[in-house]
Amino acid sequence: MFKSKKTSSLLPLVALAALAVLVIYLSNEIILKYQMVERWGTTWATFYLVTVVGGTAVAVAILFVVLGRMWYETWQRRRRHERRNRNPAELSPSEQRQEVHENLAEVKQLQSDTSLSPELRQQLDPMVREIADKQEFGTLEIVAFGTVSSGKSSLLNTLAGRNVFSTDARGGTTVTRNQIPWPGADRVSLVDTPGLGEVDGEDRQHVAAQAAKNADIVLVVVDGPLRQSEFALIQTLGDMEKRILVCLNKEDWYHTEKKEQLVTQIADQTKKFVQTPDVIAVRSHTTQQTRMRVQSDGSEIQTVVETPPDIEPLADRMMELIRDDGQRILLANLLLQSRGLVEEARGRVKKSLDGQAWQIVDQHMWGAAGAAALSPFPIVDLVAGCAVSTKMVLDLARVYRQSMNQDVAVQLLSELSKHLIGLLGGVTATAAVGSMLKSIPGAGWAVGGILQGLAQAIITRWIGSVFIDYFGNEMQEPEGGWADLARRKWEQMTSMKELKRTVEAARFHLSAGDSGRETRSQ
Ligand SMILES: Nc1nc2c(ncn2[C@@H]2O[C@H](COP(=O)(O)OP(=O)(O)OP(=O)(O)O)[C@@H](O)[C@H]2O)c(=O)[nH]1
Ligand SMILES: [Mg+2]
Repeated sequence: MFKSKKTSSLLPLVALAALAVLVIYLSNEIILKYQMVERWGTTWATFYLVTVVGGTAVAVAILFVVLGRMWYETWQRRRRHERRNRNPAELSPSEQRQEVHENLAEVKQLQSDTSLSPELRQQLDPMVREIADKQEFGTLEIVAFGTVSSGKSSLLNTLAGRNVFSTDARGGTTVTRNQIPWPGADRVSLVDTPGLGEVDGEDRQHVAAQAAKNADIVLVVVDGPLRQSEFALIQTLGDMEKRILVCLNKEDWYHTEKKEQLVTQIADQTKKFVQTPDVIAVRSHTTQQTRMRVQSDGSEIQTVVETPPDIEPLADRMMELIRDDGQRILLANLLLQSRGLVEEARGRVKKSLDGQAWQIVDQHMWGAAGAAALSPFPIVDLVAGCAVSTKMVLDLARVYRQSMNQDVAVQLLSELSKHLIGLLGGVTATAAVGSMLKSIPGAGWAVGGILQGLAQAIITRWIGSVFIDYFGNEMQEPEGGWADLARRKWEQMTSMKELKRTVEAARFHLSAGDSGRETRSQ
């Protein structure tokens, strides 16, 4: 069992075979009827033939359309899946554009799904708009990242040719993400971000990764040898497939030889993620340097020389990159962003659906528990054929919009029951769960029928958790197979923490039931 995928691929063959059998059996019948109708006259005979042949043609056409559509959808899904697992660089521009279009369409479809909460649908709005805008206007975002006070804002100011972003010798000047158009090129924005501190490294890497999502080109601004946190940042951005330029800022701090040595060292350390010409030394601020000057009389005096900023090598490299690769980078990033959006949207929808699904499981587990507790006979087969579980599975399928009928649900449940027996090593489930429950403090009150009820509740919850996983994963065969999923979920459901939780919930349900009865009897 649990072969729904294989079954569905066999479906067209089965349908064709059924049609062939039908034609063979019906042909005799058709001929006999034709002979009968022929006696009424040629008009009737012709009418009969046209109806039969036309009807058959329509039936066959419908069958082929349905089969064709099924086959096309499966093929499309497989292609989409394969494409999503490939890096943008492995896809042609038209394939990338097609995927962006499909990803946006998928999220828009989720947005128009009225069975999802309005809040959830609204949450997706700004994300979709951002990508759609980027697609429409094609603005390339160049984002500066780096340690606090490395000179990100100064560098962007110099690139922009005016003081737009505030700078200060004290760290932490920039606190939000700010953006301006870059006069150096058409449809390019410069984005400033808050500096990353050495402390809370991991947390800040995460913040940076979030902020970097929309970046097309990243300027990692450093002011000396790479710190561990800066290397980790470059690694995170590299893993996100960002195009990175490393700017060794405050080059005035170093002598020419030392500066070149530093650039080579950084290029060497980051070569996995950054191209060697993309490590560039810059000076983003006017600096004052003291120089000794020899006068005409041979005496020396100290003078202060102002050195203007120098970002030319960086600006040239940026222009070159935008000119030669801008469109490709933009499209690749649009694709990555749209993939991120689909994942995010799916994650949020799944979370909401999981919530609804667990409510269904909760309702059914106590229904099943009540039925088991009140039953005068021991429940021999705890799973297969259990009406409550079947209904629960069908309700769960509906929540995840998966098609499932009663027969398949019962088959799946009976298969699951075999796993249960396997897990319990042939012991009846009630006895096994009962002995487990006895080890929980506070479960001593659970005797007789109540114990049976609790066992049924745990098993129903286990079934629910297996199916939540199955439906949540679009009815795909689980990784590691069904037996593994069943075992994992069983271990989860029968962990001491879960069992305690279930006993507590049972107590609550019992006392709620009692007080309900008392209130009614008053
Ligand atoms: N010597 C020297 N100082 C620089 C250079 N670039 C920036 N500075 C100084 O470095 C300090 C920090 O500059 P900011 O541009 O505010 O640095 P930031 O990275 O934006 O800082 P936060 O926003 O606080 O993270 C300021 O005092 C700048 O004047 C440079 O090339 N050489
Ligand atoms: Mg700043």
